[in-house]
Amino acid sequence: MSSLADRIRDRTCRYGVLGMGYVGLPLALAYAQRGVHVVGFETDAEKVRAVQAGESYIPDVPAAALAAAVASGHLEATTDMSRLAECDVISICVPTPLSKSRDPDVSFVDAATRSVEAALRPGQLIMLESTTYPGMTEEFLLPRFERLGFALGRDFWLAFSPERVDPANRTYGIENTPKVVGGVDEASTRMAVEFYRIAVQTVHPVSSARAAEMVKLLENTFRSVNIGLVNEVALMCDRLGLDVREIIAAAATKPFGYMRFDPGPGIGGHCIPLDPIYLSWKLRTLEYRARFIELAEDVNLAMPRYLVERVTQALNRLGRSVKGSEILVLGVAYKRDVGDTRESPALEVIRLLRDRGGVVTFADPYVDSVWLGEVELRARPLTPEALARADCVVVTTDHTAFPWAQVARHARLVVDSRGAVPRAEVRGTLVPLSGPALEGRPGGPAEAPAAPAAAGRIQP
Ligand code: SAJ
Repeated sequence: MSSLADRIRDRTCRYGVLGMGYVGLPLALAYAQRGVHVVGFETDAEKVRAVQAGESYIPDVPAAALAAAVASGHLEATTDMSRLAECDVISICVPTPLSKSRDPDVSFVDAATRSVEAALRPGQLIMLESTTYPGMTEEFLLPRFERLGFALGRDFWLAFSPERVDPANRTYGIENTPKVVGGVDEASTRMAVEFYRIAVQTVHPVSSARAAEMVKLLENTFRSVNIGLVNEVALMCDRLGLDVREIIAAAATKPFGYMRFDPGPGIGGHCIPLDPIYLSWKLRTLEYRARFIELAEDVNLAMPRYLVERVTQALNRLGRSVKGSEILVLGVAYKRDVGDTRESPALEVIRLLRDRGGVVTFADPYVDSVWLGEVELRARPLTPEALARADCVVVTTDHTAFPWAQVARHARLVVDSRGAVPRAEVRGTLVPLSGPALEGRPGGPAEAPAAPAAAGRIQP
């Protein structure tokens, strides 16, 4: 019987992917396309049916490629977790959300670990890919396997490798996104590196699973903190009477030592709002306060309310209140060109506007409806009439597909948290995220604001 290392080397290993979501399905497909036999494990029977039928439910996974992998016999899916025993290598790719009290919710990893435990047998490599706090692989998974009498490095190998799947990213996919890998021991690191080298061009080993867990958290904490910084700069610019987008665009001309982030209505998605909290939570158990993470969270979470204040003031200037006003929100997805509304700040903006008595509708080409508690709001078509009828249009997601020039020409009042509306086309009133409003010319394109006088240059 060849060893696990041999089976990885000659690609005869059987690979189990536990969790066939936006991380697991692309991963499973990448290995199936390289001739590895892959079994996808799901608790959702509908996902299993779809995979078996070659129907893709992940936009980044082409149905044709999925169908071909299934037809080739290299990819199958099942809800039967006992079949994990067939697999030599297992990746756990399940959600790691936050609980209602904003603490790590490890229930999905716990359930997946129980399935692996029940099927554990000598000769398996187990890898956790779900983003989690430093120490989880070693402190939560390892003891569960050892207490069954299995020995690390003899019977099983255990590693962590952060997922770096970026939905809708046309440039980077599984194969060309470098993979960081850290084993609970050195042999596990080596085994996991060899396995990932089958499908990934660049594999970067680190000294431990804990290090690999921390790498991912640094990556996404870096984003959360820098987004928090530019959001606070927006709040500063508002008090200084400056347009934050002008300031950021100018700063971004610096070709070194600066990385552009843009302010907005807050942060959404299943990564950036959550991952840093896994780190600050863990550090609190070590009696350390992760102040940057907490401050960024405070600023980012305050942005929806700040935006609603801008809407309120804009309506007040027109002698109206939010109460009774028709407000059209453009975009409920958490970022442009995706249909994911998880943690979307737009939902909080809508909730706050409704709480103030606003009559709120939304348009989003990627989202049919959203639930606000017990209330379902269905997307409305974005038409010139809808734009003209709204007392206020609020831009929360800058989808490429939105007709921005049309928005500029037909909206009487637009509060734009994303800098998406072309100023030269504005006919009504444009209120940016910070700084003075722009009054368009009703009869035609607004005068583009004069270029700010360059410091020191005497106007003719
Ligand atoms: N956001 C801003 N300003 C910015 C950038 C983002 O307000 O300058 C907001 C977005 O609108 C969104 C939230 O932050 O609401 C998160 O945006 P994101 O661009 O970070 O997108 P995500 O959540 O899809 O993050 C993923 C992450 N990928 C993984 O964790 C594997 C992240 O590490 C990637 O850097 C990011 O995609 C990416 O670059 O697209």
